[in-house]
Amino acid sequence: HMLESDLRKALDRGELHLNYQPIVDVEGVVTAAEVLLRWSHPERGFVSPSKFIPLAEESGLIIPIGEWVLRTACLQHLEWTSKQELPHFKLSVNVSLRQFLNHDFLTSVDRILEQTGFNPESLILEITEGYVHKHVEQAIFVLKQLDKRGIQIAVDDFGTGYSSLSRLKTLPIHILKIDRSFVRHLQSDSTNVSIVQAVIQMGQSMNLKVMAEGVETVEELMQLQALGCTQIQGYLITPPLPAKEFVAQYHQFA
Ligand code: G
Ligand code: G
Ligand code: MN
Ligand code: NA
Repeated sequence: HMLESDLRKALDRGELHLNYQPIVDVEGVVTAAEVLLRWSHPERGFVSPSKFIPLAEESGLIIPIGEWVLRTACLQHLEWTSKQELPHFKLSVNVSLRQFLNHDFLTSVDRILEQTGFNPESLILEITEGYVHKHVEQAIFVLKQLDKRGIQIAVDDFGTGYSSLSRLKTLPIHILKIDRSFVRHLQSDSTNVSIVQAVIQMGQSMNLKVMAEGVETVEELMQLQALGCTQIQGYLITPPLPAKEFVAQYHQFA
């Protein structure tokens, strides 16, 4: 596979870089930034993550790439906050199933936190619902270990999987990210309104933070606020940005 062998070299050649997308609360404070991987291929140009992430997962390259993402994001965040270039916010990093289930995952997270000196309490790891469903025992073990370190867990794309509520209740998770398919057309789609309402109520009763992703319009924002959703992410605020632009625009996100 051509693209795969290119991806293998991409790390060393410095073709991978990170974008940051803010998550803001109703008071207009940036509470976190989601870290999103980008690949500029020397000939093909920008390759979509929806293409190369699955490839990285299948080939196992997601392990070294995932470690690079976490380390690079931690160092970037430390640079921003230690020089007080930016006020404090958390980093939210996506973790694939393949990474999460890797026997070395906890060790590699610990190593990166130790080497960088990054505070685990400033870290959110985003996982999807499916993980827990398919590999219950191991998932619970890893989640508990992460929780012990003060790392927060966000369930990404929430609502698209089929985790049982009784199981969710027993897991050390902290955040639900409502999938963007439910945020669409909130002013006209009453089913979506009911779903968002249910997730928010569930979050409140289980003491979880609820974030809405993929917020694109003022109408969606107003609906979400009316429903009691306090954390927002989406193109309405800004698309994911390269580090420099993230800093330059930081004070306009709110
Ligand atoms: O932001 P964007 O639409 O380009 O992301 C596409 C998909 O790639 C999303 O599902 C996102 O979670 C995933 N993704 C982006 N960056 C990373 C990363 O660093 N690690 C992993 N595992 N997935 C990522
Ligand atoms: O699967 P995950 O939630 O990690 O995917 C994040 C993806 O969503 C990223 O690729 C990011 O670029 C994309 N994204 C972020 N905000 C919006 C938005 O408002 N609308 C749409 N369509 N995509 C968004
Ligand atoms: Mn995500
Ligand atoms: Na998502």
